[in-house]
Order: sequence, then C-alpha cells, then structure tokens
Amino acid sequence: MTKIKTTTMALAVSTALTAVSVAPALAENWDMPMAYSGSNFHSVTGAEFAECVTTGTGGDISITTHPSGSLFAGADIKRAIQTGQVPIGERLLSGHQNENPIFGIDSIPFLSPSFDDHDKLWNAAKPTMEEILAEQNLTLLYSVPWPPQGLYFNQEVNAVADMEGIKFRSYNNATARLAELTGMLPVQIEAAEISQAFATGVASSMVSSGATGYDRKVWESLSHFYEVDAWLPRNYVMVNSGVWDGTSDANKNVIMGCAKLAEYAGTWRAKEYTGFTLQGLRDGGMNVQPAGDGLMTELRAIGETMTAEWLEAAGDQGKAIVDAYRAAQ
Ligand code: PCA
Repeated sequence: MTKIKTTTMALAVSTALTAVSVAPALAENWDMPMAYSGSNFHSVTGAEFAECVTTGTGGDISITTHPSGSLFAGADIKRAIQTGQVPIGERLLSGHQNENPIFGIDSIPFLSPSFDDHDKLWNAAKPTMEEILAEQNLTLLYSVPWPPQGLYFNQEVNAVADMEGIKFRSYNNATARLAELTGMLPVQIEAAEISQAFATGVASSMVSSGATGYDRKVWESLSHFYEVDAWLPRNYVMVNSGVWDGTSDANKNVIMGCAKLAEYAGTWRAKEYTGFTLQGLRDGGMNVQPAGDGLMTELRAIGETMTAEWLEAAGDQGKAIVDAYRAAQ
C-alpha cells in the first residue's frame, strides 16, 4: 500500500514537473531605449529588429523601441542596461571612451575612413569589444556604423585658423579633442538636442554624418558641410547578460538571427543614406563640398596626433587591434 502510494506520488510529482517544463514561458516585454530620432536609419533598423524578435519568438519576447532618448537619454542608456533597469538598448559606444579607450576605436581620425576599411577595423576589434562588454554585464547583439563624418559650420572654412573660438558640439572624447586641437570650444550635446542648440547659438559647428544633419534639419541654422570622411562611429545594441543567460536557447537563436539581419540591413542603409542625406542638406540650402586640400592636410596632421594619443591610452590591447586591422588591409 505504502509502496503504491509512493509510486503514485512520484508519478504525480513527475507529471507536475513535466507540466511545468512544457508550460509556455511567461511572455516578456523588453523596453529598448534608443538615442536617435525615430526616423533615423538606426532607429528604423531597431524597430525592424524588435518586430523580428516579437514575431520570431511567437510573442515569448516582445521588444518595444523608444527612440529619441525618450526613455533614457543617450548618455544613460548603457548604464540602464548594465544595471538591469532595462533589458536591452542601443548606444554610441564611443560616448563611453572615458571608461575604456577601446570604446573609441571607431573614432580615430582617418584610421578607417571608408565603409570597407571600417568593416575590417570592426572585424579586428569585435572579439576584444565583446570581452570588455561581457566584463560589464553586457552581451553584444549587433552593431551598425554611421556614415562618414564631416564638418558642419555656419560660415565658410578653408583652414584650421578659421575655426578659432567657434563653439563646437561634441558627442564623445574624440570629438571634444578635435575641437581643442582646432582651437574650438567643445560642448557635449546629444543628437536629440542639437537643433535647439544650433538655433539658440549654444553651438554653431559639429563633426557628424550627413545623416544626423539631415535628421535634425540643421540647414535651419548652419550653412556649410565639408566632406572630410574622418571616421565612421558605430552604434551597438546590447542586452543585459543576466537577462540573456535567462533566455531559452530557442529564443536566443531567434534573437541572434534577427540581430544578423539588422546588422546587414542597417549597414546597407548607412551606405545608401550617405548620398541621400548629403543631397537632403543641399536641398535644404546648405553648401556641401569636400574639404579643400589645405584644410585636409591640417586635419590629417591632427589625426596623426590623435592616433598617437589613442594608441598610448589603449596600450597593448589597442595596438593589437590596429595591427590586426592593418594586416587585413
Ligand atoms: N551622428 C551621431 C553620431 C555620429 C553621427 O553621425 C551624432 O552626431 O550624435
């Protein structure tokens, strides 16, 4: 009798356990803060990624994007993911170069000025970047470059001497350093705030892509864009590693598949958007042209100084990435 009872109970317990293990996981909603405007190609790519995950996991995980820094301002997004305030988000990682110089690998002037070069730099840097992020409780899902960076002004500029004393909007350490080395006055401002900053005279120049100038309609305040192709910074979509570890293998596979698609589509858009947005600046009334030879020579010399400074700060780890990149060229 006792034996039967035990067996019955064991059966009941194992049935209950089976029932638990096959029960559908509770549907989760992941809020995904993003720093740039909803119409920006990174945000469009992020929204498609979110939809892909929501559909692909059968609604187990639905992702809601929050562009324009509406949930967290750009500068706060990384910390919010690290500390689990949100499970996932997108950030321009070079904005955190003061935590680790390696985060600034994509903002070294003239090191990798084209999409093809930049791809090689990214391949060389990716394993180290993933390790550093893992130490910070972050798992990298995908990363998409911005179009090449050029200089915006509200006047004609033919030489570094013409920049003296101009208020310059910066978005990371490298851009602030560029301002210092050209005699300008850096003020750090998120992209979401720049239309207002230019309209009110808080700044009247910046280095950025045609994409950001176009998204923020900067022709309302600025007159010139000089194509410099200084570097291509990247945005990164990261997930909190604890959340990631708690995600089923099946759902991880779906998310990684969606991430690959997003990286491909986002990179393609960045390339397409380069010409499209420069034309948009022209249509807005701006003078858009390559920087003159004299200015480029001066900027290249500044680039060499900044490359040396970065290599010094980033030590062996940084040198290994740059060596691997140069070997792949
Ligand atoms: N736009 C972003 C970063 C690089 C870019 O092209 C910005 O200006 O904030």
